[in-house]
Amino acid sequence: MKKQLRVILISIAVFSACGDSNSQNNNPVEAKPTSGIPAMHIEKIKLNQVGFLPSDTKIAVVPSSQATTFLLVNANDGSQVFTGQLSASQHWAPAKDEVSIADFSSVTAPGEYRIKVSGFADSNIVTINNDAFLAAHDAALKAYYFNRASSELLSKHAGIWSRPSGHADDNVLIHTSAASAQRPEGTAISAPKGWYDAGDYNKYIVNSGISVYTLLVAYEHHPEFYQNRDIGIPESTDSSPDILDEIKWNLDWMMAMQDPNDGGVYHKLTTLNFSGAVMPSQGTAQRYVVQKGTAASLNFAASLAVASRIYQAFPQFADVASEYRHAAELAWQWAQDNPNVAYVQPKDVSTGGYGDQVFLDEFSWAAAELFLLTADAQYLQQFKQLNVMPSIPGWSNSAALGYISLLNNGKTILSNDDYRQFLERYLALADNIVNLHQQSAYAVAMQNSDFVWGSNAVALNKAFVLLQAQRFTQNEKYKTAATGLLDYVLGRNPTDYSYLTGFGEKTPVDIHHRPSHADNVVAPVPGFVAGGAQSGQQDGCSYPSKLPASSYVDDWCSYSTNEVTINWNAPLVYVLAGLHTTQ
Ligand code: G3I
Ligand code: 9MR
Repeated sequence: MKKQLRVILISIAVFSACGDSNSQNNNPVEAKPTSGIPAMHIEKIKLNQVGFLPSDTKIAVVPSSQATTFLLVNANDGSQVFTGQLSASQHWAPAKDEVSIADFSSVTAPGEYRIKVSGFADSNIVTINNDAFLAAHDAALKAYYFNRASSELLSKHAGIWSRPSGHADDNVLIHTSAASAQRPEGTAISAPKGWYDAGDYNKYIVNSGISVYTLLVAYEHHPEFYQNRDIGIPESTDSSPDILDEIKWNLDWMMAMQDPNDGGVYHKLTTLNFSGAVMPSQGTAQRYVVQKGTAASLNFAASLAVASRIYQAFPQFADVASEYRHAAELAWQWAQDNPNVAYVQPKDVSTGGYGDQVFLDEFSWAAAELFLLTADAQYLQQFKQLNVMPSIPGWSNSAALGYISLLNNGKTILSNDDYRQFLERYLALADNIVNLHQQSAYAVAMQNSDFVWGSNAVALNKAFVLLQAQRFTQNEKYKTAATGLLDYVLGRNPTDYSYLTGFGEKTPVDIHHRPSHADNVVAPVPGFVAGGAQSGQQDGCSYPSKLPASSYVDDWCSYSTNEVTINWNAPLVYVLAGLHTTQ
């Protein structure tokens, strides 16, 4: 049913585009001229389909052709608003694409426009508006609510995606791999709530750590923006910001993943195998907590330390904030005593691995957060001794996160020398991204090696990194490159998809998300970022291209490009809030 609709929607998109933008051949191709009608290029003009802020850099990518100029016209009456020169054509390796850039940044008047280039179909709508990101932001944040475990979603909050509760998780068994003297195999514990990780229904601490962190700092850096944002969740009527209420849903679960007897943290709460494509309430197989580990314990320590720092400012959360602090310190201690316990997937478990063998980055991150929380100089000492350099964040790479926290919060407690050194290292990372942006034919800081499973989150995490550099230096070059990466995810990419469900003229319909697939509602749950293009094709689906930035298919079968995940949405939430508030 859903698939049929997808085919119809795609056919309409293809028809209106006068061609198939998913074509394996990424070179501009001319359709056979029919008498009297000029030849049209099959490739499309690509741009952010959600919107631009008036002060944004505004760019569209135009496939190479004879054309040298472009027009921006009013979408309603066709009147001409702006004429510009196309840049010289350049090659973009990730899609083997030859393209020019149409830069219409000087147009700042709010409105709806289209770009016209001779020989091409008119572009999708160009929206310029001060509030262009708000609906997308709220939906990207609300996606977490839609992925709540142990909760019924009422129609007054969830609309057509309302559903019964699933996974109470009040009778979770200790798996053999997690057995201890106090909690032998088969002991039942209760660990309800939390967010489903992704398109599957399991809950993984490592991936929760970075997701919670990114959302927490979205709040911390933009408190006024979040003070009165109402995203329509059950807690919206209380006095605390919705984003903190939503994050707390997951923190409540995370807290139950710590063994109170020793402070160690279980890697995941999971069924033995992935469930079928059923609704949450139909996923009734036994759930287990599996193996304690160093990565899980440190992710837990770091993110609970950040949570304690932030929630302690709210009287209603004073008690939980001190519980978070205590839990973070215990988990850190466990990791000190067990510094090298890698997650090893037990033979009878086949769900997501999130196996990480390198813990220096997690130690570094947790040390930074515990220093900021406790002001205990020993933690800073450890951070400095570890000497881990910042890099693009991801579920297995938290090296940058400690730097981000220290540079945002540490100015008054770090020595000038330390602060300067940390900033220098951080800006070296951000400047590399800016260089890539400036050299890119698409004006997008993405290269072949960035197209891994979850490539859209690589783009968004780079934008997240850049917006910090912007905060520290006020240098607009960081924001420009961040905007390019956001534009990439929202449509300025070779597939021509806005990868955010529900937002854009061409957007994923058949995401690898069990509720979206099983709910008999045609539209997918809105506000989720699809993983994005990458050429691994680990799921064996059929793809239109093998090129890194074109290997994507909007099909349930494609869990390697079309799944959604909590850690991929979080940087989108941050970036939309950051760009909106700094315009
Ligand atoms: O680390 C290597 C790197 O050295 C190499 O250059 C690169 C080349 O492709 O591969 C890197 O490993 C990749 C790894 O992610 C780290 O990025 C693997 O190929 C890739 O298969 C692996 O994908 C992970 C995937 O699970 C499969 O394990 C994704 O990062 C991860 O986001 C995804 O997570 C799943 C959960 O397990 C279950 N829930 C859904 C979630 C999203 O699909
Ligand atoms: O649905 C699963 C998805 O959440 C995971 O990211 C993915 C990789 O671990 O695996 C998916 O499950 C597939 C399983 O691995 C193989 N059989 C088909 C399943 C999807 O229908």
